[in-house]
Amino acid sequence: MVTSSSLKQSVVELAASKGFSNTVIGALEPMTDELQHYREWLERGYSAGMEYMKRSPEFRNSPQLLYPGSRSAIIVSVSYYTEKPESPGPFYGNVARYAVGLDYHAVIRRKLRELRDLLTEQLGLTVVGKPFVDSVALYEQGFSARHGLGFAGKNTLIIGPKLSGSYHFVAELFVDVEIDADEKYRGTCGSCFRCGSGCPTDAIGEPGFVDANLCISYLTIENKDGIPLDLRPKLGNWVFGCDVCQEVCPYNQRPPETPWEEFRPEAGAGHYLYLPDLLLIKTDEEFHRRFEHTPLRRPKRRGLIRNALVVLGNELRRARVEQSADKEVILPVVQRLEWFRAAEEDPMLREHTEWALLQAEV
Ligand code: B12
Ligand code: SF4
Ligand code: SF4
Repeated sequence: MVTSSSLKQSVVELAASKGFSNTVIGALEPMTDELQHYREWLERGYSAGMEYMKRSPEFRNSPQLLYPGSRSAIIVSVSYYTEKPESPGPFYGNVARYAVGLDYHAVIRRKLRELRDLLTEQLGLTVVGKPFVDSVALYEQGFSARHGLGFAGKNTLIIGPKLSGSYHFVAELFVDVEIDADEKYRGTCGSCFRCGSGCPTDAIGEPGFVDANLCISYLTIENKDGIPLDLRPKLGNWVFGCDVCQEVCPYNQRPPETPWEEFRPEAGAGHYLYLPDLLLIKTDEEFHRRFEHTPLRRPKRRGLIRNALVVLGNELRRARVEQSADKEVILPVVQRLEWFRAAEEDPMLREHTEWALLQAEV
């Protein structure tokens, strides 16, 4: 006879055979405490321009409503970590680790479909609804922390048990049988607050609250407008996303490498982008050809070039202040920016170009 605990063990083993590093079971019940925290985050205005985050907070915190007919959720994590090499040189933009390979939505959904077939063939489980990853419909952070996938660090990310750190994605499959749910995992940050003090923009003013208005990840990926003047220098060389609050975290000292080729830098855009060349991308079509199948397509040509202009400005200022690059290195970049300013029609991008050029002078 298949007991609930042996079923759970088999689910965990099958998920591990597909490369998922940690698997827990979630109960489909309303997340009342999480909803309260979520509402507070919204009320403080921390969701910035992400209007979709404001719609139906109750629904996001009600996993039982997501797929009628489901009775449990299999919650999995998979590492996306790959070692970051030194920057190749000046005028290269830094890409957050989660984005160096192929688009994780498509990759994880495919792997979850493979896991679904194994669960059906070997355990007779029926998966209800679609494989789920990073969609706004579910508050995945609250759900996975509630059931012990890891604990929520002060940077709000889920930190896995056994020092596996936070460089992993979270995803779910909903099934038609009730499996014993996992309890909260009682990890803690202790008195550490390195993420808060290390954050370049002070976006984690208080443990457990990230203000997206200030977060470089938001500013460079989700934000559709210009980057506020006072925050531009603080972006440093992050052209897409930001990992600082993970890099400083003691739980991320020895993160496990990703088990999947798809998340390696060779599969996608890689760890660094040479920024002057991004300015040569003239149309959305060209942009899509270059970044199709990678997370970098999210901000579109306009967003990624806006980020590149800010980082180029920062690099020019750094080169000037530190006198770290000679004129032969700086001049072609300034010329590329001047050419771009003359050729580009978008007022927001032209303004960012003016700003970048100014950084070489002031
Ligand atoms: C919107 C969003 C963002 C926004 C807002 C981030 C945020 N912290 O809210 C922006 C664009 C800034 C962002 C950035 C990033 N994101 Co994001 N994002 C999401 C998304 C879609 C929703 C998050 C959400 O609901 N936020 C609402 C707030 C209220 O939730 P929260 O603050 O995270 O809640 C936690 C804590 O507040 C804490 N908490 C709860 N109550 C209390 C009470 C107290 C007193 C305290 C101290 C704490 C506490 O527990 C909660 C659960 O963990 C999720 C996917 C999903 N569907 O859930 C991915 C997700 C959170 N993002 C992810 C990733 C990888 C990132 C980045 C690392 C990407 C990057 N390198 O640039 C950064 C990290 C920045 C950071 N420190 O958060 C992963 C995180 C995986 C993990 N290990 O945790 C997720 C889960 C996507 C996925 N499926 O894998 N993201
Ligand atoms: S992702 Fe970067 S900007 Fe955002 S909270 Fe973390 S350290 Fe701060
Ligand atoms: S840096 Fe420190 S406070 Fe921040 S998440 Fe890691 S352990 Fe927690």
